[in-house]
Amino acid sequence: MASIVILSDTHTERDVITDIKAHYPKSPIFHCGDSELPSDDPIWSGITVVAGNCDYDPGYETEKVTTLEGKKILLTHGHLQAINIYGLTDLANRAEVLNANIVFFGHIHRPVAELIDNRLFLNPGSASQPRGEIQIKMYATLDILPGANHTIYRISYKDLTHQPIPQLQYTLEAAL
Ligand SMILES: [Mn+2]
Repeated sequence: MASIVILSDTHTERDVITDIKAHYPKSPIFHCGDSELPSDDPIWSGITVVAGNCDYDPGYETEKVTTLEGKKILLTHGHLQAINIYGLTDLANRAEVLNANIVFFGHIHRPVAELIDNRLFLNPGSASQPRGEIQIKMYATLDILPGANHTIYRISYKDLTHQPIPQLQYTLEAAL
């Protein structure tokens, strides 16, 4: 199947979402919140999206669970698990409760790609307001390669011209 596309924290920059949608017409697309767009904006057609702390429209949900390639994916912004304070601890607890294999989250505007207890935690960074060491507006793509007793996750961060960011390419192997 086509790569999964994950973006977050676009903070009113609607054109970025339009451009990514156009670039990946066959991909499942996830937005981890803080779009600051109306929940009934037609741009959300074909995109799975949740509320961030800057989204006040009650039409958004705070969590969504989806299954792709046999993997249960939790989409949430991360502010409700206070990831700025606790890191991934509370978010990992939430993933365990929901029995999710993969968590897509945003909020911190920084890329994260790591395994905790064989669960993938992926933050695509921010496509409008990057923070931290890598000051590049970015999003991420994910390929899931299931095996008999392990799963390979290929994560590629890309800039807004859709070029891979060399220092942000990962291959992670989960023992499930
Ligand atoms: Mn934000």
